[in-house]
Amino acid sequence: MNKRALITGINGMDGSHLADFLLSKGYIIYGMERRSSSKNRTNTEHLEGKINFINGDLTDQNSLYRCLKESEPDEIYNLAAQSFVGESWNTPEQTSDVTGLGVLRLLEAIREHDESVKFYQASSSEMFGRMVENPANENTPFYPRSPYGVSKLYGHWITKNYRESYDIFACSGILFNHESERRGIEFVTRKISDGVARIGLGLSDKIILGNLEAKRDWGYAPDYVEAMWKMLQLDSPEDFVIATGETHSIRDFLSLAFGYIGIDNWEKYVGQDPRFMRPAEVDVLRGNCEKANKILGWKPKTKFEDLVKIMVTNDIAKLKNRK
Ligand code: NAP
Ligand code: F7E
Repeated sequence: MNKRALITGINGMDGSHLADFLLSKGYIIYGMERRSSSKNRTNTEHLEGKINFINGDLTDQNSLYRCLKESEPDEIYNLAAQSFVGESWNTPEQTSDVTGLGVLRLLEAIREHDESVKFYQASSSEMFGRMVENPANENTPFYPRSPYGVSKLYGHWITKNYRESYDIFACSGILFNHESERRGIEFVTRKISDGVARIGLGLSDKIILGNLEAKRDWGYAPDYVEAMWKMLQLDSPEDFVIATGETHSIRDFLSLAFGYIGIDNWEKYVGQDPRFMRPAEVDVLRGNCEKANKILGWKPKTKFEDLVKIMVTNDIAKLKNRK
């Protein structure tokens, strides 16, 4: 019989890639989206007719009970969040409510509905923040540096607590940055790939960014959603770090992205504005995914250089089509 999955955050980057992956495995998919006056299904347009969209909101407990009742899932992937770190200083309460307490509400819905449902929580490398160990693994102490990171830490610990308190199959993937052509436009990688594409096509002459020195462990989202699924196929729940083990600066990303359109002296096309700097920065992130490699048989497939190329190429094609 086909397995059933409920994915929250279906219209986000990961939600849409996970739905593609689970469809290839024969799953019946329910994708939870929140109501809005105009739907944003840019990432999921191709899934219409293939999955079931249902309305629900992580800030509304009753809507989550209803979503579980309607979807009768074997597995829940909680990918919904206020996921933009920079915005979390502007809306710290809303971020805590959705990204932190939203996890508790879903776990409570599982308790009420059916404790045998398997639960995946989208934990984040932002929980490591000011890294006390580099690279970070599952035993590295946390040190979040933003309201987003603090909210994710609550989600992480409440998932662990419900696993230990109620014997629910609940686990977290501590995922380091992962990107794709479906990434939201305000995140730095997509802001760069879109900006470079515009400059290459003569539609713009500058990209305005914040801190260029920050370093991230960037992987490719389609590789990472497979790890989420693998975690829920285990017999007992465990948390895993998912990362590439490499770290690169924003400058490295810029240099490669501009390189693809034949520009070497990229500095003159990039400006900086304090508006894009953060009150507390995470200077460097790098993860160690040895445990995932050993137990899940998972390792990243896509190289950093290829990730940058995929994103720039896609943005050029998108803009050309629009023209
Ligand atoms: P994303 O593109 O920002 O998607 C998040 C989704 O959550 C959006 O579709 C959004 O819906 C939805 N959402 C926001 N508030 C909601 C609410 N109150 N109720 C229901 N849905 C709500 O994020 P992503 O990059 O795919 O990341 C997926 C998850 O992994 C997130 O939890 C993120 O924090 C976490 N994570 C991401 C990374 C990464 O590098 N991408 C790394 C570690 C962890 P709207 O479209 O309506 O806004
Ligand atoms: O910033 C610097 C910025 O917003 C990366 C989310 O998916 O990954 C993501 O969070 C770095 C930071 O991602 C700009 O200061 C410079 O150092 O692309 P970002 P993030 O904050 O790492 C983690 C793992 C998640 O869990 C999150 O959900 O880039 N930076 N200039 C800039 N960042 C942005 N956004 N815009 C700039 O102009």
